[in-house]
Amino acid sequence: MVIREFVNDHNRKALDWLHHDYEHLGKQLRRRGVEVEPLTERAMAFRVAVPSWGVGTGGTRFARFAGPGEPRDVFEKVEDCELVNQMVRVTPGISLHIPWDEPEDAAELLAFAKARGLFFDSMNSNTFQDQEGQARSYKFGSLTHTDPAVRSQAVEHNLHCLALGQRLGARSHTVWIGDGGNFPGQVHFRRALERYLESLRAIYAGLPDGFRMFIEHKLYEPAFYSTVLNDWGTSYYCTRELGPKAFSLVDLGHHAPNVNIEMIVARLVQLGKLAGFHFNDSKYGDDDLDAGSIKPFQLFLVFNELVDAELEGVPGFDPAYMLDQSHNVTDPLESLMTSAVELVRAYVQAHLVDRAILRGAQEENDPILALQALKLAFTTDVGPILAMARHRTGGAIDPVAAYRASGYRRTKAEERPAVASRGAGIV
Ligand code: RM4
Ligand code: MN
Ligand code: MN
Repeated sequence: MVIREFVNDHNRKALDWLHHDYEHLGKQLRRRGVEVEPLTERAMAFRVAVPSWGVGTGGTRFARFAGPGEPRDVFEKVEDCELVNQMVRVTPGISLHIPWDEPEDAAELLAFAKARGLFFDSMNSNTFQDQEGQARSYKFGSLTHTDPAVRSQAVEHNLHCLALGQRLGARSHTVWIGDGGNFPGQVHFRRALERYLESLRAIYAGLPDGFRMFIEHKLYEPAFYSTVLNDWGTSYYCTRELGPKAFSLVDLGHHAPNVNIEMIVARLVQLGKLAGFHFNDSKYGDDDLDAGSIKPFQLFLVFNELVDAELEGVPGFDPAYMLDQSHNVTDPLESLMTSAVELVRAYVQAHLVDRAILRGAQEENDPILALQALKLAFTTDVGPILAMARHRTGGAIDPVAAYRASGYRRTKAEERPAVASRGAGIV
């Protein structure tokens, strides 16, 4: 409530200019035969979930440099998620990571989130780390381990996530494993994939009603030579084997450099198996940088495929949008706000593509015209639309500036004295 009033107040200074810019953009777009209001409505309706593990500083395998006022438990993480949503108004959903976010009392956590207008979106299991008191180690794998006892321990953990997710009102379960090999010969490729499927079938069988299962492929890391679920093709095969409630999740950082991710997206849409996204950006590998910070045109092209499917009404098209980032040198909340804004930007820009012209250019084999149709949309500054959408929904015209002026971080630094370490460290 206090933040809301503060944001309104902060917006007041920028309001005149916003109306001016918005009107001007509206005129420009009208000349192109586009109405601004429906775009603003789309921007207001856009949603992306924030990762609970993204509100604290991440870390690399070398070090973690904690910032002031970091959340110390899942309740404080939810508080930070609330702040992000108060600024950008498109992030009421939260992805949880278990056991990092294991609550003592699920009902209490659910009520805490609900009271803040938030909900739990996807559950994420963690069998890429050993947890305290765990009977068997995941050093050589989890769901695909050669020892059936390790595999069943990993399956049990996933079933626990499902039960917890059900109590928390979540809608999907995301499985990412670190299983793979560091050396040639270490892992028998075919047998490991068979074991993966066997474990996944056991988890799939435990899906609560209405739950979808997302499996997330990744080219490498932590295994550096081979990964069991290494690419979208293998992922697609597995989701087909598992059944209609299994889908392939695309994390933008989980591919080889220069791979055409937008085409992978189109393939999964066409095959009816796109789960959704872990949005982030990268220069080299799974860098987990802020969405749109390195390759904004690629992000736009991904959304171009998504909007194309949305407008065409592709049957079963219902992707879940989530952020998955690790913040090392920024205030994590500023990174999450900025990323959410960048996603809405790409989404609105993709809605600006003149699809009749694009299609005509494709039919006529006119690559210059086709590229122009995309570039015209991508180079349009839709900032006033995004700001107006935030303003109308009670968010901040300039989220980072409002957040800095609010003193939220300072207050939290006083309320939350630093703790020595926490689970969600080096990922
Ligand atoms: C992995 C993958 C998973 C995430 C972990 C922390 O690289 O992206 O989605 O849960 O990192
Ligand atoms: Mn991910
Ligand atoms: Mn990742």
